[in-house]
Amino acid sequence: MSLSLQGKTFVIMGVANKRSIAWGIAQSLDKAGANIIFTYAGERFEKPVRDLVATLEGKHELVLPCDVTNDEDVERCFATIGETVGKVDGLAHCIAFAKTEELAGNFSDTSREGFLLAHNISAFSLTVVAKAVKPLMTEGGSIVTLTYLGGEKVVPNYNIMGVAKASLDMSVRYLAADLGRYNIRVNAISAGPIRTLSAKGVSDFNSVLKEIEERAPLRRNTTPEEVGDTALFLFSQLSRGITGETIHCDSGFHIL
Ligand code: NDP
Ligand code: N5H
Repeated sequence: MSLSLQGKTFVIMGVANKRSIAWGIAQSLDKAGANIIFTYAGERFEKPVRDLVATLEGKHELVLPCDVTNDEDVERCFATIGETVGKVDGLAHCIAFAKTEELAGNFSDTSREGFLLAHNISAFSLTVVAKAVKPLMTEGGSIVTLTYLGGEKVVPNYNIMGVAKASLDMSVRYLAADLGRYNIRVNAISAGPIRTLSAKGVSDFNSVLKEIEERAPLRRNTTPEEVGDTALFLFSQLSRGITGETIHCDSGFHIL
């Protein structure tokens, strides 16, 4: 089950390890024959990301640092991409962060600093990278980000991340309206809960997964591979008429 993206180049931001949703996307794009450029934030992730990339079928040589809170980093990263490959066809933004202490307890206790940090990394960064990649999308392009139901409905403990995802979701629509004239599409995938490094430390994650298994229309949890294939669709010409959209890849849980 694969589409061909041979000859196309994609930037994937946010692989931390083999459980990352970004890695699910990387595997789908790799199978489709795409050329992939990877970016990571923390230095400590460089080696693990390089080791993982070496396991893919294709030879993907560019693995670059890019902390989305640092304008110089973003500029340097996309300048290197421009100089090396020239044209980019798609970008996967798989980045979010909030302080652990704000992902439990009372929402009304959210700090100003925690609010701004979550919004800076999890929402504003999409606009930052869209602006940086736009000049490289000379033949149009597709930008995909990852969101979660907690930005549409109140989900226990998601707290400040829910508000940041609502901002991200609206950023998708404004960016889609802005960049459509350049044939650049901007969409989000709302993924069901997946046990990744980010989800580590979330108390009760097992019961969240169990509820999906029991109640979601498809009666099973979402896998990174399913999200990867949804991204593959959004990166392919099959989705050429779709922009400003949020596709739920969550076993149908959002309809309940
Ligand atoms: P991971 O922990 O694997 O990925 C999170 C990524 O965010 C890491 O690669 C991390 O980079 C990156 N990141 C954090 N801060 C920065 C920064 N300043 N600059 C650049 N990158 C940064 O978790 P997931 O795969 O779960 O998360 C990916 C996306 O999916 C997030 O947007 C998340 O909200 C979303 N999502 C996740 C769901 C789930 O259940 N897991 C459900 C729905 C949506 P580094 O490791 O290099 O620090
Ligand atoms: C309702 C829930 C469960 C409670 C909330 C979880 C929110 C998770 C999202 C954020 C992005 C997690 C986060 O920032 C963790 C950090 O505080 C600590 N972790 C790290 O620093 C690691 C090392 C790095 C790699 O992580 C990041 N992010 O950089 C939501 C769940 C059911 C679904 C879910 C887990 C959604 C989501 O958005 O990820």
